[in-house]
Amino acid sequence: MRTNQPKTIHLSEYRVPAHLVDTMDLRFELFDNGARVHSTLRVRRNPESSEVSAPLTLDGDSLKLEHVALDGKELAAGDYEDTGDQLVIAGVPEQFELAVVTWIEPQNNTRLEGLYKSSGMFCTQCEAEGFRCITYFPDRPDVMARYRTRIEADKSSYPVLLSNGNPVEQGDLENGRHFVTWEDPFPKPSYLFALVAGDLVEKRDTFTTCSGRDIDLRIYVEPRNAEKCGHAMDSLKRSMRWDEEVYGREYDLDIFMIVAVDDFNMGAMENKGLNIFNSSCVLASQETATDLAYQRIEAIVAHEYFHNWSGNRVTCRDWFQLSLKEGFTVFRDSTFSADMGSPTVKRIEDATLLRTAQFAEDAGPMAHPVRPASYMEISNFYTLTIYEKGAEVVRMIHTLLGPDLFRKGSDLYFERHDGQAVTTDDFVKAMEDASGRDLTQFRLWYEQAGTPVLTVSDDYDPEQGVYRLTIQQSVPDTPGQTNKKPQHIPFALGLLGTEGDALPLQLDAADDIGSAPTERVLELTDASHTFEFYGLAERPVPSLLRHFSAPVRVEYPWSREQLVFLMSHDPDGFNRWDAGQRLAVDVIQSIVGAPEDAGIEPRLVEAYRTLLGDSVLDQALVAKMLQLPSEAYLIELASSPDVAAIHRARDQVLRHIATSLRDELIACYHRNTGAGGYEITPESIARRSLRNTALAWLLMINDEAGRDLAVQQFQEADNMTDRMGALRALVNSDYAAERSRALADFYERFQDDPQVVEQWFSVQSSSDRAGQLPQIKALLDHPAFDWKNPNKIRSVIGVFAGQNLAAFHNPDGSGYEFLADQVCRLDDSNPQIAARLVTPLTRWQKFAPAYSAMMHSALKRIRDKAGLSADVYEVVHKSLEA
Ligand code: B3K
Ligand code: ZN
Repeated sequence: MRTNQPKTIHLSEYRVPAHLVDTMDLRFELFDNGARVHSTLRVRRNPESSEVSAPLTLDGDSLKLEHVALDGKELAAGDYEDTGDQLVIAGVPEQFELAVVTWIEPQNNTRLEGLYKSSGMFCTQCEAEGFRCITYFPDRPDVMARYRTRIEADKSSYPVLLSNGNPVEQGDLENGRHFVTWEDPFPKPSYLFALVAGDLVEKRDTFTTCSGRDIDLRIYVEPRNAEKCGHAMDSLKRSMRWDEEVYGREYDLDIFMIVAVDDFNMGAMENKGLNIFNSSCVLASQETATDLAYQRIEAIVAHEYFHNWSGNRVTCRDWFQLSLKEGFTVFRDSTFSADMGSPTVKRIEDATLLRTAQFAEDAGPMAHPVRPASYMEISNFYTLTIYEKGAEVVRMIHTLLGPDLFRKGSDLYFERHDGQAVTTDDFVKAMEDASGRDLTQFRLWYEQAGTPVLTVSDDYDPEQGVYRLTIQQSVPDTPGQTNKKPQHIPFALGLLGTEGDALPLQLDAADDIGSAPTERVLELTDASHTFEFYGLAERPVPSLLRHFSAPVRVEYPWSREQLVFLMSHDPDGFNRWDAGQRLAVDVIQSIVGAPEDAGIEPRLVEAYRTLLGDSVLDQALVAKMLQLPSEAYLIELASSPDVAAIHRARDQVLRHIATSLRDELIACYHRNTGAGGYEITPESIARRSLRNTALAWLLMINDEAGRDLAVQQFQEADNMTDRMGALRALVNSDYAAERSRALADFYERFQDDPQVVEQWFSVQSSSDRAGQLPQIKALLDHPAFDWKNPNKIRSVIGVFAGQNLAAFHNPDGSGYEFLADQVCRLDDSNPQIAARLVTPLTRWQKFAPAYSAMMHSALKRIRDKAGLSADVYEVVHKSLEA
């Protein structure tokens, strides 16, 4: 068992750094058996620090110190203290130069933090605290230095040598080696440092900025991927233009580079001028990437690019402020994606992620505010709350201020804080100063964890023509936080008349009804508000929380009839979809645990029939509306869920709809097949989605015509969305022979493409047919599985535990034991990935007792593993203690 409990870091203990570093001169000697890192820091005492005689304290992790000199004088062992994770030098002058040499072993770095090797190339990942695995440094974001980096390596194995900024010098060295020196003129925190050395090809393009500067754009990939960069490059140019147009932000260096790396702990990293990407978030071709992958690539390229301003030019003071850059940047990339495609569909996707996964996090043992007050291991706080809820918080400011004042606020923020490391409070202050609005109460969104619950009730007075809406809010307790205060919530709504007409919202009896708007954003600030709407001749149907205007739960006693009505009449596309989801949830919930032949609401079937035949409504929205709520969402909504029963109920509804609408599904399939070549446009993406949904449903009821269509589509598809759609449908059907044939054929065809093999793993591990535990174990033994590659680990183990819920929650507990085994195994090699994988087990308290006892014991087994990493320790202990 671990004896050392990791230290808890508190926001309240923040102190400005005692020393600042103005320049950082680096020289890397890269070899196959390790790397020597020479660094020279120009250090001075921070005039703002009260710790006048503080020693110089540098962070370091897994470093071999070879040499340290102060102002040219070599220090002896007694002149400094090496505490294991810090190098401490007492009695330093006001200003000085420190030279340090360390030896590291990137080839043995399986944590993928700091400098490591992936497919033969050297690459880095420094956020949040990886730079300390490269050399000694005050590895905190409020120490910003100007970097100059010289890289030396064998020229034939590593012809490409990259770092941040602009290349300033290059040349040949002895023994077939060469060097390149890079200079980054912008001071930056160490977490934005990057280095890449490898045998890569470059795809080049240019972008002319709004002020007429030509920027050299380059994407570096392994030679075999040379033809898969086009979409990322186009996405990059669109992002650069969009940031100029929407935020007035121009790119600042002469060169912008993206490198694709196979082994990467997350999606991508925004290092200054040198973004490093997980290959799966850059590479795409029609044959190998699904529509979803195309959209993901566009969003991530944009996200990392947008960080150049929201994150790099203006960065975080400390890691408690992580949402300053992440929440804001997710908001920016989400608006960008909305502008590039269908805004309603993008909103549905964002809300789905939030309601399914972030709400679950907010209700679990790791719940934390958007600006946390403490952490043990910062890597555990790259969460849905920091990113997605953080983005919703920024979106609410946008809603409250309106687009023009919001833009004024963001201009002020960038201007005021350019080159600084700041806090979420500085962001809100800029918004306040630019708009004149008081956001004091709004700041609670950053401080209070938990998802607010809005309970809505209404009554109608026919005599007066007045409709009264009462909205009560409460924020649930979360670990360490109780008795929370009401928050400032923008609540968008509309009212519908019997004919589906949008009624005027007249809040004052004296106003002219003719000029009243049909949608309003009400501002909730108290625990309870009652709003009165005048001049209504009939009882309206309320359309609540339009566009999901706040990340909250809404409870209102909708009748099924009202939901069916909203599904076809609400002018807000988001709420049409939402009404459909609520109806489906209600129908599924009502048969959980009921006998097989329980009747299923005919109005749901009719609503789906209408949707399948609707060619007027935006087809992208129709495609979304046809998706039943996921199992994960149904589980999130339930208290004490019985997973197997929920799984059965959802399946039963799905099969009933598919059986009743069999002919409509076939017609929908054909209507959406054939016309036009392959394009990445919202229209053709919607067509593929509709036809693949139809196929999936037909195979769920073992329809023979559906099976033939799937086999044919699988063989003839000219793109991955259709090939994968057919494969997925077959994998989830009872046609065992077709399933095995298709899986074997797919692997045979794509075995040399790691990104496609990942999809091949996922389609199996997410399926309750092909992904039962013995099959999952077989996938781990498959030659293409690689314990060092996070994508493979996620596509088998992560997908199994996160998406194949009935199999993971097998009542015999085998899924939990399996996950615990894998977490223990990975804890030694890659603790960040191990800590992520634990997540499903941390929710043990939510489940019905039989499940929860076994989840608890699996967690305890992880807790008791010898030498547990700080990453896993924090997650497991907090879940057990909650
Ligand atoms: N900032 C990085 C995430 C780093 C995660 C470190 N554990 C990618 C992003 O959010 O853009
Ligand atoms: Zn980010």
